[in-house]
Amino acid sequence: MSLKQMKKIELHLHLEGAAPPAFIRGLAAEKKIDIHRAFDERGHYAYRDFVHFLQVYEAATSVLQTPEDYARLLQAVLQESAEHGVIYTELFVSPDFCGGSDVAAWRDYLAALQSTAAEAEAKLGITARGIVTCIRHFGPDKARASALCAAETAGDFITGFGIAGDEGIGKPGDYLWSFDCAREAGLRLTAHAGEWGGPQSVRDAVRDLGVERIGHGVRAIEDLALVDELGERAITLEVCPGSNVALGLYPAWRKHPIETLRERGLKVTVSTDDPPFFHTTMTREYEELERAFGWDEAIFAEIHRNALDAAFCDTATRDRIAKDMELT
Ligand code: MCF
Ligand code: ZN
Repeated sequence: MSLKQMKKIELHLHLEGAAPPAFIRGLAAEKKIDIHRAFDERGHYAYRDFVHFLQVYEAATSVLQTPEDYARLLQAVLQESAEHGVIYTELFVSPDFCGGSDVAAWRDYLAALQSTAAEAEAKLGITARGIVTCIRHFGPDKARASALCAAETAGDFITGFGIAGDEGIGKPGDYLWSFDCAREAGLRLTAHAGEWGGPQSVRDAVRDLGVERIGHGVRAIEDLALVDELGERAITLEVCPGSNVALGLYPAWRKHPIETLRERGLKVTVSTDDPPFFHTTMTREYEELERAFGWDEAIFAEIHRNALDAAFCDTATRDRIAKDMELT
């Protein structure tokens, strides 16, 4: 079986970050919005470093202005994921971008997303869930508004709450109210940490916010006591190696710590993060892991088991995906 055909689970995918550049350019043209500076001469997203990446991401997002725009985007994203064998995916969605964190507006965006996801499930065989995500550099007040949107709409589709954005700003504990609010609404919790923030940011996210998954988390490798703590707490890492290499966190795939983290017993999973920004796909991630570390079918099965165990879905969905993937 080719790596492309192999059935996969993705736990870490930002909805706007998965938008093909041509899709964003098309909407910009329709709406007469000038965002040409977000692209290079070949039409790819163009950014210099992490902080500039965040700015380009937000510029691209500025053309997505209605629930219909988001429905079209989600359709395109799920189609692309399904082509790479993904049968279960979790998407980061942000009420900041979808209606300015107004609960009534957010419900409209969510209805469009949910019906698109249901259609894709029927037509393409891919199951999707949404993780409401607050954006760290927008600050704790905006995060509270996002958490309230999340709490109001927690259910079959919105199953998680998280935080992404610039780890250089503030501390995980500044967002405690939002995470408590989401937890009380029954949402599962994840936080981006240990990417640009170093090992202490992972420790803070786990201890202060009580998350069960960490987005990235790879810098934990710089502190082996922390690696042990993550193992004891059974924290799952949503690792996005292609993203880390593209953003310059590691100079090459072989230098990426995913294999060392796995060998030390941590539950690692594999995702693309923002695939067109990083010129990646789930197939490319798997091919590079095979090339860099000799990963074979048995190791990919272990990764799938980790992902399914940590998925923010109900037991019936988990059992169905396990059966489909022949995971015991
Ligand atoms: O994981 C990558 C890099 N690290 C941190 N944050 C993000 C990544 N991709 C997108 N983000 C953030 C960004 O601030 O998530 C937000 C973006 O605005 C969208 S969440 C639907
Ligand atoms: Zn991310």
